[in-house]
Amino acid sequence: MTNVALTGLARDLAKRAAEGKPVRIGVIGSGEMGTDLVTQGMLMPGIEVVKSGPAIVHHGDTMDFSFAVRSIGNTPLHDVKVTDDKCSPVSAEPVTKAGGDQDAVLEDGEVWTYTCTMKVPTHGASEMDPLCNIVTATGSDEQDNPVSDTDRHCTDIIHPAIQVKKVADRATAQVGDTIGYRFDVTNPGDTGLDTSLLRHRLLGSIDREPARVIVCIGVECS
Ligand SMILES: [Ca+2]
Repeated sequence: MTNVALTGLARDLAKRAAEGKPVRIGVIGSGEMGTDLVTQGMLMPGIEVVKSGPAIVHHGDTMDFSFAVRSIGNTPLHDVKVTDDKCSPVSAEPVTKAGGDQDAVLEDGEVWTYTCTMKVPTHGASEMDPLCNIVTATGSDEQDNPVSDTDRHCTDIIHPAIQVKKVADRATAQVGDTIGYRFDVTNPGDTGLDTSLLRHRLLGSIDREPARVIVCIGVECS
């Protein structure tokens, strides 16, 4: 690599590099006219994982997560593994390998995608909502130095609900009287509801009621 003996700062930088200590780039020149130039660069391994998953789910739904992993350093990575603190098992191997040579080494320009599937846990008073989980990707560089990265994804668990209360405008009536009804519709859930068909469905339910309900006693006429 070199035809000069490293001295002074160059020697110190080389020593730091040999010990695995941070040396971003050392450029050392010696000799007349700068004809002998030694460039010492050290490995700067890095890994990045980006997690994707559903934004909104219901209890009982299935959540599909994907984890895109790439090298962000200047050295290939091997023995890449992905785990998740809530979802298990994550695929042991990438389900897709984009870019590069498709071999077992994660190199610059390559993106490996892992997946995991889990059911939304059953509802509970102390449930985590939104449900947040953390993925961890690990690997090793050419010198077997470990690298890791994490990413967090949160999914909102929604609990849609609707409540309707039917209220008659009188408590008693005689045969032939007309009874007016009011329908109080509320949303006790934690997510908005599409009410565009609400009126239609309420009227539909009224239409299906037999005529006998015209006369009834008490508020709960049905
Ligand atoms: Ca590769």
